[in-house]
Amino acid sequence: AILSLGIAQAQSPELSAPPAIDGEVVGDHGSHTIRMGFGLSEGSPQYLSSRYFADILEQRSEGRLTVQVFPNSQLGDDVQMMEMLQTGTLDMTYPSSSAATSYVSELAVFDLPFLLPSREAAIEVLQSEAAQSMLDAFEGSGIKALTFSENGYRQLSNSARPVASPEDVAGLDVRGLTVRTMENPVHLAIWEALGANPTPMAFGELFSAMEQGVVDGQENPWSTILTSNFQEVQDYGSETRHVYTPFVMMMSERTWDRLHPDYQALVQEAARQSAAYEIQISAEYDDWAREQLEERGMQITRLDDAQIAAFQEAVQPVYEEWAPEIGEELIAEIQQIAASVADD
Ligand code: TK8
Repeated sequence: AILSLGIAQAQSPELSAPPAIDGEVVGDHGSHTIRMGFGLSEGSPQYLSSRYFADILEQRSEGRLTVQVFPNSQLGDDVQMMEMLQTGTLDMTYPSSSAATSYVSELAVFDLPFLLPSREAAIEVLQSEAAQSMLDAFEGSGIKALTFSENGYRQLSNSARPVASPEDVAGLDVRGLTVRTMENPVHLAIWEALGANPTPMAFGELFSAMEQGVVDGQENPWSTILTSNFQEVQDYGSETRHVYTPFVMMMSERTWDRLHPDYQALVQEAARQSAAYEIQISAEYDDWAREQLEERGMQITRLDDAQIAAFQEAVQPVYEEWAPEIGEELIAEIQQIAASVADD
């Protein structure tokens, strides 16, 4: 079955429909309305899978659990919404792991450049025990981390020039690109190493910052670039795949503690099911988004192995600086899980 959703109806990706909702209906333990906010827009895989999460809860609680979804950073940015979870003023949010490293420092492993060579490897890592311990490590922070899903491989876009090398980022005769980064020190280090002027900023402020020329560029998966209409203010894209970013679906511990154990189990199961669906449509969406961006006039530079290697070499200092902080053992463990997939 095919579900057609997205921006303009005539130009929508063909995405797999969500799996049928099955499993027992849980008993009546009262009614709850759960408010969930996040940064991406209505067309995004994150939004579509959150709707699926809402449907599972609603159906399996016979309407006693309802989820209200607030996309587009309308309730705040990733950092602010996590703070709202801690104080109990918001029930759920769905940030990039990079925004949550101040809660669980191990999450910064995902910010290391060129760590996960393939989606298959990345997904294996997200499903590993190492990843589960990162979710568990939120305990006591006021945040209950439910599951990882996929934001995806990040690609550079900018309004100044085609980029095929670190030299194009740094600009030998011209100034280096001003690149918006997430509010995360490893990302800052990556773009410093590449010779850019990195500017950390909340995602919700990014479109107007690019429109007004405050920054030349940014980096996000093709699907995010398209669903946020960045192609309107960014003429150039480069398939750098420099970082694979997960999302973390999370709930306020205050909300979690108010839910009956049967409801908690249902929330946890629905989170996992919607994450599996998100991971599936994220890949479908991302491939389609790159084509769409080209059709809409973005000039996309594909990089060959030698060109990627040049970027990899340029960001080596990031490993030297950050590996001791993040933990050599953890990095080795994640690399090993990734390599086990590559060897299959
Ligand atoms: C959306 C963010 C976004 C992330 C970023 O809230 O900030 O660039 O990639 O997806 O989580």
